[in-house]
Amino acid sequence: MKKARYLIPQLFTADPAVHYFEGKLYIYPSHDIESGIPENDNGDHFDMRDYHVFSMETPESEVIDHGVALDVKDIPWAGRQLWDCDVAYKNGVYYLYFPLKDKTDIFRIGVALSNRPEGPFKPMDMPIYGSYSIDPCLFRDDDGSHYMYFGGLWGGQLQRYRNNKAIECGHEPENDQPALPPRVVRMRDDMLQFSEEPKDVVLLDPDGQVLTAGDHERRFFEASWMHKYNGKYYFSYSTGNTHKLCYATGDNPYGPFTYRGVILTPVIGWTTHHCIVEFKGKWYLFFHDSVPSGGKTWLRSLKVTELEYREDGSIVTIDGEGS
Ligand code: FUB
Repeated sequence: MKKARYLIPQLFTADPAVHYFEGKLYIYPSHDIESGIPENDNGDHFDMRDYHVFSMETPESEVIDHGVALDVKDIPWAGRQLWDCDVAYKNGVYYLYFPLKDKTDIFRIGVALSNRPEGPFKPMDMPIYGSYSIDPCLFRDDDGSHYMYFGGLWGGQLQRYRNNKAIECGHEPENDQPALPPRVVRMRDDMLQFSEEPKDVVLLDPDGQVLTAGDHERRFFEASWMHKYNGKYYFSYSTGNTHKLCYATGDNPYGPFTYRGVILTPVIGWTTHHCIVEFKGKWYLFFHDSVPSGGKTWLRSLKVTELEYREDGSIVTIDGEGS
């Protein structure tokens, strides 16, 4: 695969999470819609109301739409905005984790269960206790433990929290202060709650200094993803307002992680958001851009392209606009 391939021309989809379940690749994206809400920094125009699940035999083959897997109207605690989700599997059950604003307009992370990878998923009555912000990414380590990475700035509300507590007035730190970190938490054995208080994911520059809030080219904004390659933990993320996908590596799931470089340069559209998946010995980057909608930042389309590593484990940068 040389040129990136658009996967789902019939629906606007974004924020991919892709997993190999039951011999197929399952795609769990956000489902973008035209809500008519004007674009703003709070992300109100991303007013998504359901998730579809898709599958394909290989990254090159036909994509099957399995239809609506979870609808906001079936979530008892729902306010609005179903954003980026992810799915984990354990002991015969598929767990779909989703961020959603509650009835007081605060983002929480919920979980819904199914015995099939394509759903339908049945939501729990309440969000995960102690959850906040957006973009849950579930990572299963080799010992079977599951970790959730999460967080997102601006509309994702991460700036409203310090030490897992809501603060009076949400703001980002001064430019020379440490950037707001994403969070990581080990899931309880039943996968329904956190097993501990979420911890900061510390991102360091190559000199061992914590990335600062003013370092918009490298600091975390949203879209956490974790994968393992040759025994190293690769934490990747979006820089948001500088529109890049970057990565940092470490030696365990909690970090710290040291910044290594850019995976994808800016695409057409404000956001991009990704996942990185191995399939039959090759690695793939799934992401989105807004080319098919003519640049409408809230109507995005999923793509996939191959990802390459160098001998030293660094990732070859992909050209976002040219991909
Ligand atoms: O899709 C809504 C939000 O846009 C996601 O949660 C962010 O990561 C960004 O892609």
